[in-house]
Amino acid sequence: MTSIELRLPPDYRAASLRKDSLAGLTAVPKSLPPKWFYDAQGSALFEKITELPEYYPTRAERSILQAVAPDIAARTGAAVLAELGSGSSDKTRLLLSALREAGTLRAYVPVDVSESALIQAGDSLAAEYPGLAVHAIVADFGLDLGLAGDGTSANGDGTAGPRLVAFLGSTIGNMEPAERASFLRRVRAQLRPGDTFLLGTDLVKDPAVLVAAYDDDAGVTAAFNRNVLSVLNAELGADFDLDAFEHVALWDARNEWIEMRLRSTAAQPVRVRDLGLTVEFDDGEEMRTEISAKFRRDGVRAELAAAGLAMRDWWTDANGQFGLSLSAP
Ligand code: AVJ
Repeated sequence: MTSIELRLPPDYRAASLRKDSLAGLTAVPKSLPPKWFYDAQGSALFEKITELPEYYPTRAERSILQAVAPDIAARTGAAVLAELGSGSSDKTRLLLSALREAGTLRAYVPVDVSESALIQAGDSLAAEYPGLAVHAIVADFGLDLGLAGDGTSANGDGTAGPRLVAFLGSTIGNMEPAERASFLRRVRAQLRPGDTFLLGTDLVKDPAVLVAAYDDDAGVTAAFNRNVLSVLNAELGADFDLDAFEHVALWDARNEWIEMRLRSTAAQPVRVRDLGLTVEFDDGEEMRTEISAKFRRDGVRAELAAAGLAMRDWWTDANGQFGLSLSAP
């Protein structure tokens, strides 16, 4: 019952990595987008991050879903769960199980840039949920949500069941406000009457707690951060010396986001063979590799409203660390 639909051109990964790297490494200040953290090694490091004592967001979001997945199933009556940036589809099981219990579930539509992650997750979910149609879509939700004409609009009898679109993990925090606004408008444009949108957002809290979550004692986040340099070395023939860059995590109070950077510990040239480019780093120069915005309920409500989505429900975990909202057109 698993199908896979490719919505990306065959050389999309290589071409967009080249484009992003050229733009980011020649900009002032330098930056690289966080999507390039996630090769096999980076995805494994992210999985380790989610188990660190300091990194609370994954546990907090899971505890909310454990508590409210049955409510979400009852309120949405969803026949289709579409998940943007599904990755390993871990927390998805809580939603799928609740929708199956409610008797409405027909299909799961994971959307991710990684075809291998989709195949792995899709196969195991199809086995765990007999009768579930898994229609995986390889797309970059930064460009195309991949949901238009996803083959699930008609359920065989001409009826279209309600669709729940989920974007979990506070991945939206990787976007700046203007990008978030256009992303949410694109989500809104894919929703029909009766469809709903489930959004996970990490919340503003004590900066010491936030910084610790992005600068753990075991150094896993530091390794995850430096891994973007390994990706450029492996895929663009660059010669970054990973030992010559330090992990930096700071709280930007004005923008209310965590920023991760890599700080060059020496003046050094870096050659990027496939770009025909040599980039000079100054001693102490910092390159931004990620923002992870933190939210407040009223801000989430306002951003959703600006995109034409009305917040219907808002849940947090017992410690008030993470928020989950359900909205609808
Ligand atoms: C997967 C983007 C939500 O911002 O917290 C974890 C990635 N970066 N530690 C986040 C991340 C450093 C994570 N997101």
